[in-house]
Amino acid sequence: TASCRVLVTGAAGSIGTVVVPALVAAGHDVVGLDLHPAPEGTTTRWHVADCTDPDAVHAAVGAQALDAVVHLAGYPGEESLPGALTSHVVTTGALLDAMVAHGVGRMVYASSNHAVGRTPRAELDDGLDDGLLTAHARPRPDTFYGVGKVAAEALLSLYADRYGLDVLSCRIGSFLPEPTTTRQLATWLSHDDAVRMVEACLAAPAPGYAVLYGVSANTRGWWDLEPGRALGYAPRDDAERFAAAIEPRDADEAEVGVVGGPFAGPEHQRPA
Ligand code: 15L
Repeated sequence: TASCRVLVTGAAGSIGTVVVPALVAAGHDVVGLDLHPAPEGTTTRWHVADCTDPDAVHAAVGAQALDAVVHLAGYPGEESLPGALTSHVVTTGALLDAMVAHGVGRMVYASSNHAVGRTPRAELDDGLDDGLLTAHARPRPDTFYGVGKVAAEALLSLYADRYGLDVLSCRIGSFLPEPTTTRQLATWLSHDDAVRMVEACLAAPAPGYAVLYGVSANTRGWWDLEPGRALGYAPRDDAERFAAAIEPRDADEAEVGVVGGPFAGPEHQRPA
């Protein structure tokens, strides 16, 4: 694929530390951005900045010519409603405004399965769409975290329409070195497939606004991989090879009954 000049936010985070070196190795011109300094051994340029700070984001985005922003920054668990909106929506807005100001045409966004996490799996079994969750699923968050992701996707859609940006919302499943629970046999996104997904999103010609599921080609998957495949994301890993090593847990039945698994459970409920 052609080389891209790309800014990766959350570059020191769990996905960033995997994706940044892989994009560099693939020949892309990568700039990291994070609240934290660059991890030891980082060879890319790096901005220490808070994505909730529009001035800092404007300066970082404008510091070099860019083709795309890969927005991975954000708190990955449940928090307060204002916290979730800040972490996912305010950061995305600051980046989008900076992209418009500096003429950067594409964002690859780390959305989440939790944007549709309250979808009961039984509703996928109605004979339509092969029982798979499609990219047109009703926004159905399971947490304030999921509300933040839904709202960020809406903001991305607005900016795609208003300014003609190319935007890819990747609803990521469980990004882990290996699946460790029964649910993750369906939701796993391997490290290598995550890199394939981001590279495909950078290379897809003129996607406009697109939603895809960021999961591997799991035998037990309940996600429609076609929207991703149409954009060039061809996952190669399958969680099934870990199935025999995974111990059943009491929580499994509840976790596989709803798309978001543990996030949809009562322990994540709190007042707004
Ligand atoms: C996510 O979006 C979360 O950030 C992560 O903590 C996991 O819960 C993951 O989804 C998952 O659903 O396994």
